[in-house]
Amino acid sequence: MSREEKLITLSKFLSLLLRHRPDILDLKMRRDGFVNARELIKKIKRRPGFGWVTIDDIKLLVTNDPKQRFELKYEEGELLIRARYGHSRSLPIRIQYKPIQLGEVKYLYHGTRADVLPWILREGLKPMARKYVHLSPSPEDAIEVAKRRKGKPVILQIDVESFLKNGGKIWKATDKVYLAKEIPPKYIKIYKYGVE
Ligand code: HQG
Repeated sequence: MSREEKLITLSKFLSLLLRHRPDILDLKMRRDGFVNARELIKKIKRRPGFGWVTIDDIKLLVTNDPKQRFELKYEEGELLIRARYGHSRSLPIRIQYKPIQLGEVKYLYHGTRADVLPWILREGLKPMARKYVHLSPSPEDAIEVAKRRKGKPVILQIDVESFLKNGGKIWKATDKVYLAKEIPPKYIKIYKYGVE
């Protein structure tokens, strides 16, 4: 495996642990989603194929991640790490996100697949297995999200301005990911059907 491939494998494993399954390594996760990075590395290194992992690899991965998936911070001399978004609905954590204000963003986008479109248009966007619905800042970013799934990609446009005016709330997790509890159908329009 090249170094790049190794870091991608590590990133996927970190996503699994920090978004869904800290129990796999018996990690102590705080209410704000942070875990102790030293403890995490110690436990990851014991896993087959991950003996090479160092703190510098984790720092590099976090800094270079184009989606800013993870966040590092020092607290009382200890390095902590958490996932910025994507958590399972069942994980007993709560992250304080910054709400976006009226006028800040006019539209956001959601990339999905044609087979679920009838449900989305009927009942709106739901978080499904996660804590939040995930939205993208541009159609180009939404296409990348849609391409992860099989089937015809669909890009939906969310009328953020009307949603916020009517009391809806949206939070910014990263430059590439915005979050909402749900988006009712009246704010959703098909922007592109069957791109690629
Ligand atoms: C769909 C990745 C039926 C929704 C991505 C989506 C993102 C409905 C799927 C982030 C529905 C949930 C999250 C409804 C929504 N009925 N289906 N009412 N409402 N859906 O994986 O947004 O690379 O939980 O359209 O790039 O695909 O891992 O959400 O297809 O940023 O960092 O239910 O994860 O980021 O799927 O992806 P997901 P997502 P990473």
